[in-house]
Amino acid sequence: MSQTKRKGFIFDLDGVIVDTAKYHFLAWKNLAESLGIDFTEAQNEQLKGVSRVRSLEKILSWGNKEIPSEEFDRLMAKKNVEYLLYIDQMTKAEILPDVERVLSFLEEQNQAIALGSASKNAQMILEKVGLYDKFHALVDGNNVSKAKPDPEVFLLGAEKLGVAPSNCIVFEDAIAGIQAANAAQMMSIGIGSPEVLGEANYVFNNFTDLSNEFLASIIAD
Ligand code: B16
Ligand code: MG
Repeated sequence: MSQTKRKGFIFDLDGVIVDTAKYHFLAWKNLAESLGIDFTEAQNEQLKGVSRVRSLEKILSWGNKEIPSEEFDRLMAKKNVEYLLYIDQMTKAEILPDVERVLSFLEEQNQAIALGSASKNAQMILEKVGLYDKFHALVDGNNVSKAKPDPEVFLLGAEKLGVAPSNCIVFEDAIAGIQAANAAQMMSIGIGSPEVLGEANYVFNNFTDLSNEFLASIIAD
């Protein structure tokens, strides 16, 4: 009897499963403007996949501002309070196209599924959109000490799934995430623009362009 091979599929959250970048943008923009710093959508692009601490450091450096550490902590907390107001309104309708089809296919094929995100709010977001129970393991900003492109987040995901890194596949929208997957010796699949994600093993514009046949070929490999 042939047995389905069990691979580990690790999903990034923001930009892969849901588009929370627009909510990060609104909250960071309000905070930056309250400090007299301009904040553009192009700058927001540079914060994708970047931790909350590093994001504020970058915004302050763009505005040439230095602040005491207590103020830094207060601003991070303030940004998160506003961000959570948007997250609280999220529903299933915000799941990106064909994410549910891909998750269901992998589930039918008995594959191991994990989340590997920089966000400390990852669990809440998955619960809000009703996908939390689709994941066998969750690694987020609360579990790791080194940010992408360090491979820690994905290596921990593989460990939690009980799958060797060489048998794991990572879906990522940020170049730092692709570099993290490559450093972990995993297959990297970019979701987004080939110009940005050229270092990935494969790139698809979105999950609609990624077929079940392609997933089956990875599983059988
Ligand atoms: P939080 P990902 C990342 O999520 C976002 O892309 C990034 O913009 C954000 O700063 C980071 O999470 C931390 O988020 O403030 O919720 O802890 O793409 O790694 O899923
Ligand atoms: Mg992302």
